[in-house]
Amino acid sequence: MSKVRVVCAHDCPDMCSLVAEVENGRVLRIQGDADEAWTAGFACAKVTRDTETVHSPDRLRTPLRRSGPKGSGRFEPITWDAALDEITARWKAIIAESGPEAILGYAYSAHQGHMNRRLVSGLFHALGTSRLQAGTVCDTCCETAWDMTCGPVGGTDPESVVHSDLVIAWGCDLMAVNVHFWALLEKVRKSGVQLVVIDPRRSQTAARADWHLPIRIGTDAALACGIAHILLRDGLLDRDYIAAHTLGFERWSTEVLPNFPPDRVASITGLSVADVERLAAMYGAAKASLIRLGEGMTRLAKGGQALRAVATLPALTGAYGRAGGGALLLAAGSMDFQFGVLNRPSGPASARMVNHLALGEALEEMRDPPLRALFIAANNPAVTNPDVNRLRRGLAREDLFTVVHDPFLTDTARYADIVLPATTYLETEDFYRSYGTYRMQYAPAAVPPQHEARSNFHLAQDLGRRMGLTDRAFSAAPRDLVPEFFKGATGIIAAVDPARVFEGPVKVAPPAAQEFRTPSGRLEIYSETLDRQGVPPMPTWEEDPVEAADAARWPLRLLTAPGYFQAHTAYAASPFLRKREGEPCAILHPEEATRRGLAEGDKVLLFNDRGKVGLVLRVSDEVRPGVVLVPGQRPDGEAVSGTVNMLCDERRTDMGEGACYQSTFLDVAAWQDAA
Ligand SMILES: Nc1nc2c(c(=O)[nH]1)N[C@H]1C(S)=C(S)[C@@H](COP(=O)(O)OP(=O)(O)OC[C@H]3O[C@@H](n4cnc5c(=O)[nH]c(N)nc54)[C@H](O)[C@@H]3O)O[C@H]1N2
Ligand SMILES: Nc1nc2c(c(=O)[nH]1)N[C@H]1C(S)=C(S)[C@@H](COP(=O)(O)OP(=O)(O)OC[C@H]3O[C@@H](n4cnc5c(=O)[nH]c(N)nc54)[C@H](O)[C@@H]3O)O[C@H]1N2
Ligand code: SF4
Ligand SMILES: [Mo]
Repeated sequence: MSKVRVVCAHDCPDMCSLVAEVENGRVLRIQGDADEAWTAGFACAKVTRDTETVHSPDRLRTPLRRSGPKGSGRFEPITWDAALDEITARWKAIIAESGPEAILGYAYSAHQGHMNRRLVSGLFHALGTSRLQAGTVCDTCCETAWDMTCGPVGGTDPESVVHSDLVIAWGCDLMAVNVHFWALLEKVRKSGVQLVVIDPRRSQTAARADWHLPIRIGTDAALACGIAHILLRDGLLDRDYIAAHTLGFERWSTEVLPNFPPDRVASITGLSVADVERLAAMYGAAKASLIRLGEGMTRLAKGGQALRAVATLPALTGAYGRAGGGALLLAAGSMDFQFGVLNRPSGPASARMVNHLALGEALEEMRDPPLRALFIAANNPAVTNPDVNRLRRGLAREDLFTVVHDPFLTDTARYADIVLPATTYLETEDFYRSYGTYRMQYAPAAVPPQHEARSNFHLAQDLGRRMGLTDRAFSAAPRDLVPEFFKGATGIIAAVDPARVFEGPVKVAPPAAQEFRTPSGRLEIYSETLDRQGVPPMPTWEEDPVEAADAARWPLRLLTAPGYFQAHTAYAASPFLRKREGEPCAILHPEEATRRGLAEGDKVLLFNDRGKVGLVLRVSDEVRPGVVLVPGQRPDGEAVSGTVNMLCDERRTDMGEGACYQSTFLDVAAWQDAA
């Protein structure tokens, strides 16, 4: 038996250092690396089961060619050479007839290693195809809102929480998505530091907090403006910090904050006036308060305003200037490696863009040229994108040539013309940089590729060479590219010797005081960039007219949240984890269930104008009346019928053109009424 030190490549802010125990080419056990301080010797419940995923009997063994109608899942095995010959012949013919923009590479984040994630995008960049505006299904709204406020820079180092005197998990279920921060926080709380959770539902994190504020979905901007109103009213501002490090406070305090007195904020947010007052007083009294910003509050029409308003608060008390104080959304902005060698090895300066969340629209409506070929990797959009019914109509187009690269025959792969077997991260080497901590590491593969699987990196090189690309990235060994990432890197990365990342995890620390990389070099309460885009330039809360109209027609609003034992569909191959997560369900408050004559365990129909989904009902006061919570996004086959994103549409958020999963209104009825 040997032990291999690897890194978890799942889409997760923790980026754990792991130890894989390997024997005869099989991974027997996966544990957190005890020698790495952040990972602290434990992997999450999901990843300890990756032994099941890597050796799953359901892994794709060979390339496949479609032998039945699209979506039917009927395929026949073919060789790699036959598959690659067919793909490159089709692409070359399409480029000759319609130009490269008739092709779209559509790859996302299931492998967080930068080699495996970025070279696939680099392949399509070099070919000059249509380009993916990636991540709009995930974090472009919150990231853009952060950038408009603080600039493209990372937030507070999570490991500095040891210096915090108050922690607010604002729309973030730490016990689901950030378990190593949670573990560190639990230690800090023993010394009396309070944890406040602001979340529409009583998540596991909220249930263990000192105080949970069950805010109404989509009203966070009003609460943050209300806190600012009280800090101003009660003289709890750090005037020196505001004068030195912010832009626009005077206008905000005269034009916006007067509209957010506590009684109005209470009626918008569904919280009591007393709670709003108490929260502001607590926040105003703390010196080094840390807000862990979640992304969930930004997956709705005015999500950008919510994030901007909340991210402004630490400037008002000066918390951004103190160790342990401030806010953390993402860390990656401060670790600005030069990944161009992978991302943009060559290719035209610009090309037609396709919004990740709107693949359905692009497949149905794009002209001059229409999309004729699609390559999907590390992404399962037939389950995870909004409006999957429309997307599936697009994927079913007979004239579309689709290739899907995945370790499993997913709901998306069923629509492919050619399916290619992918490795999992345990079969790949890669360079990792965390997005939720300030760490980096190079890691080898734990075991060789299973069956005939090829890694994203290997496949991109194969396709690149066959398409005649001569850039170095398409022939280099992955290790040899690492020094390129450091060339010209600035800030905290400049001091790191690239050789160190091959030896083990490397921690870098941002300066204790928050940097701002906005045009003004200050935290921009007033953003000229937003003003030019026609977006309210100062954080504010306004009712979204489309949401208001839908709310008048439908009695319930969708709340979506990460699963504890599933993350999107990435762990669907583990029977143990599927069982732990339970059957795909919808959760209603007891009053809403009783009103509809529904009981725990009933099969129920969720419906609106866009679709119908069958799930199992759970009845619980963890959510408020007026809300239906659907945890996770599960494949069709696991649910009574369909998948939750059949109910969501392709609307875009106010900033970053992101997905509005939670701007979804619907009703729930007994399953028998489905007909
Ligand atoms: N309703 C609702 N929908 C949501 C969200 C929500 O909150 N609510 N959240 C959104 C968010 S944040 C995100 S990020 C998206 C995620 O959406 P997806 O990116 O579609 O995520 P997964 O379902 O994990 O799909 C990843 C796929 O990659 C495959 N895979 C794993 N490793 C590799 C590899 O190394 N190579 C290749 N080629 N494939 C690999 C897995 O088998 C899986 O099929 O979903 C979004 N969808
Ligand atoms: N276990 C697990 N881990 C994961 C994932 C997963 O699906 N499962 N997904 C991974 C991915 S792709 C990502 S992007 C990250 C981040 O994943 P995110 O989806 O950003 O997760 P959270 O930050 O927990 O945000 C969701 C929380 O926000 C709450 N929320 C929803 N709407 C609102 C609102 O209007 N206001 C407020 N205040 N709160 C609201 C939800 O109830 C939920 O508790 O996690 C990663 N890690
Ligand atoms: S907590 Fe996140 S990074 Fe750590 S093992 Fe689990 S999924 Fe991977
Ligand atoms: Mo995500």
